[in-house]
Amino acid sequence: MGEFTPLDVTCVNTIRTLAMDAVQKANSGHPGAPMGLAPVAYTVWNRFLNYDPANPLWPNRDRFVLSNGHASMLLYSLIHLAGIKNVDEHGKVHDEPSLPLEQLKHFRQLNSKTPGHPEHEYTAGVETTTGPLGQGVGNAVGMAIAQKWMAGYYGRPGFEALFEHRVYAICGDGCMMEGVASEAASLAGHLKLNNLTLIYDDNTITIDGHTDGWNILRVNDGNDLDGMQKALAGAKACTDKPTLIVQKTLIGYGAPNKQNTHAAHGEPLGPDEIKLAKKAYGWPEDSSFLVPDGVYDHFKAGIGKRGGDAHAAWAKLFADYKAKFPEQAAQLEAIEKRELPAGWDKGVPVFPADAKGLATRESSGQVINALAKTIPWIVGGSADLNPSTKTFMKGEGTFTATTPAGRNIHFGVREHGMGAIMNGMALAGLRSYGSGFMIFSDYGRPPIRLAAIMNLPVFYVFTHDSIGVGEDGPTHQPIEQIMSLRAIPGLIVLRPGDANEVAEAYKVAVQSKHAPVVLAMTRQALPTLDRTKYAPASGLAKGGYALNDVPKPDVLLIGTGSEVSLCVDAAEKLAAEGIKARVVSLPSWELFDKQPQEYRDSVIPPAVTARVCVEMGGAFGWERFAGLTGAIIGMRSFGASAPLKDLLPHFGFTTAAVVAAAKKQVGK
Ligand SMILES: Cc1ncc(C[n+]2csc(CCOP(=O)(O)OP(=O)(O)O)c2C)c(N)n1
Ligand SMILES: [Mg+2]
Repeated sequence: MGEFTPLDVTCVNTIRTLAMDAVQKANSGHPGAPMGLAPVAYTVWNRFLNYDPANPLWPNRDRFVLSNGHASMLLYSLIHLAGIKNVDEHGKVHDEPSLPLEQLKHFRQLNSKTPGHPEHEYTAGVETTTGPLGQGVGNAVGMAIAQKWMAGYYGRPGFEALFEHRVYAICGDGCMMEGVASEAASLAGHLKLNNLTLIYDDNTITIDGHTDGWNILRVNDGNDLDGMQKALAGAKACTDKPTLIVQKTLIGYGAPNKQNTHAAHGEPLGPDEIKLAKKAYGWPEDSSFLVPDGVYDHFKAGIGKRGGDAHAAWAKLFADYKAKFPEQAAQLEAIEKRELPAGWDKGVPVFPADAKGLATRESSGQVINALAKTIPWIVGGSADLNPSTKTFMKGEGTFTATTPAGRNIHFGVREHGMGAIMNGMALAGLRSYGSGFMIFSDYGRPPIRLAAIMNLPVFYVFTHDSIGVGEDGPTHQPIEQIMSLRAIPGLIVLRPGDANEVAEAYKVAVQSKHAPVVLAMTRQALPTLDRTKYAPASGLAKGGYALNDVPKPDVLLIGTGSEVSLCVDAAEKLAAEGIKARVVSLPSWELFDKQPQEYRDSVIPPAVTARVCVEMGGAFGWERFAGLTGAIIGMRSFGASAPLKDLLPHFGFTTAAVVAAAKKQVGK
């Protein structure tokens, strides 16, 4: 790889000064971490990363994750200097650069490509959205799992090189302190992810815990390029474990009055200090956004040539693979486009009418198993709750260090880590899913939000979705969770009302290309509605639909999930008393919102203000459909520990209660 030369040091200092100048110009941002981390990031990019700047979407590229997203100018400087090409919103690569120098000058400004924290899909070269500390570590573990799985499932003798890439992530003290990093790191150690190199920017505190199963290397000088090169080569050579490189750096390196102090963390250095720092680097003191001669060429000769050659060799090998394994190659191409195989829905079960019915977690288990057969790249698992959430894909094996083609992942009791890992897997193209109890969606909420920000089609199966949990009591009974998930922009929340709605809900989930989906499932059995009598479950795709044919209703009964059948029963009782009640199943507010006004008005006519909304979750927010005068049958407290048969009357979820509320609405 050769010695480091003064030109290498000039490249490092270019990264530093671009970061300083951009933060200064924006009068906002974090200069210190980029100044400290520039040498190691430079070494990773220009000496190790197999990345073709001419095609940032090349599937076999090495991934680089900046988990300490506040150091965004480090990444933006590298994207600029490496000359990474732009990608438009349709995934087309263009000849123009992702970040011309102009964009660095507009750091943190409206509509610039250089937002405060790196945003995936927005800036070509940014592999994942980071900023909430620790998430990137989980994403990197997910990407490393995806690489292993792809190699395990699609690799064939002689074609191993098609799937050989590594994942590099840089994280800071803050990332290490966050639980999500520990959750993900412990799983990475357990899974022996030798394709993962995590570089810890040790600029303040020491590391503790969660390093079992890791190969740990240290570099004690933040400017020791040779030491970094040795450590990175050591990471590559380690075949049985992930590697953690503990990299000592000085925050704000080179700024004489601010380096090694928190003053360098999150504010501009100021013009005077910038001059002094530039002087220390041997830089023209009055220069701004200077890229000295030779720097661009040096990146071209480094990452550019290495990545371009590797990509070209890969393309040749892939053509051979395609000739030999056309079916697998077609699947890999579909993965890249987020498409589904032909006939993906052929095994989805149709459930016969059944008054006793089954829990939606049970029908969910049947549907996910049917889809697992036709969509091979559905890969996921539960947070240690397979017997409860029923999402285990039978016959598909378990993903372990020695069985990397297994499709069931045991995430362990790590809801937060699971979500961050799922995001990393989805960024690599897999249809990742995770399951757990609805109540613990709170434990893993940040990555759900980030999946929505990144438009990632992950899906969650959250079972035990109401006080229907019963005896486990208030700690395990979700109240505000469903409504708070509905508050996340872009997330599709689906609460199917019977087994056939479950099948339709999964169809929505796997067809989603750009939105994460939460599927809420019950623990308790629900009747399977007679669809010869009621409207077909395919109405679910519109978010809400009328179940019974009541042209001019006196009252609307609007329910979701387990409360749909309650509304159906109530409507029958009301009909016997001459009151025309329309039952609306409203499994997804988000999908319903997307329908034309005309359709929405046909389902929920604005003129019919006599309404009863029923959901066994927090009442908060149901005014939206109940209106100011409608009734809301929901939870206004925590639940209680008791058998479900006692909880239902206690909290008012009975046919009689719905009938009474409806009568009151129509003035009877
Ligand atoms: C989950 C989360 N909590 C808090 C923050 C706010 N925050 C941004 S940077 C930072 C300090 C992080 O320290 P370190 O990782 O050591 O970064 P350094 O100052 O060394 O660059 C904090 C608390 C955040 N971005 N994410
Ligand atoms: Mg730090």
